[in-house]
Amino acid sequence: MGQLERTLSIVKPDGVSRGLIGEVVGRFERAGIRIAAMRMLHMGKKEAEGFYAVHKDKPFFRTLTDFMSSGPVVVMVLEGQDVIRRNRELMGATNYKDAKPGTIRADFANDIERNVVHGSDSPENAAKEIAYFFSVLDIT
Ligand code: IDP
Ligand code: MG
Repeated sequence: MGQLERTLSIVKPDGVSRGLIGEVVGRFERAGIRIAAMRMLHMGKKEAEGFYAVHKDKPFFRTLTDFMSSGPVVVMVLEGQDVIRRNRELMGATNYKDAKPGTIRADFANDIERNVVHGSDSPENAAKEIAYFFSVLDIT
């Protein structure tokens, strides 16, 4: 049995505007992952830049932070055994062209940047990213 973990998931602006919130949340629930916190919000450019600070030197930083601040997102704390890795499995590879069939990105993304979901990639980043959006009292 893996570690009981928490991770941050985001339904990105493309996922929200395309009506995919329920689809994404349903996949987590059907996988037995518990939603420990959930909120809709609309990041400004500065908030998106802060969230993706790790990518500040990448060529796609500007377009990525424009995209992430272009509309509302749904941020969630997911909880479960080994949930950081399991969420990444459900999401599929960053580039939808490389994502395994049946993953969220393979099923719904058509663009490497507008790829429907975010998921933390390590325990350290999960802790940082959860704290970026949620206080301890928000997490059930
Ligand atoms: P991840 O979301 O699978 O963890 P990261 O490498 O952390 O992927 O990149 C963060 C986000 O930046 C991606 O989800 C995607 O929206 C965007 N992105 C990553 N690589 C590219 C690229 O080569 N071109 C445009 N956007 C990219
Ligand atoms: Mg990442």
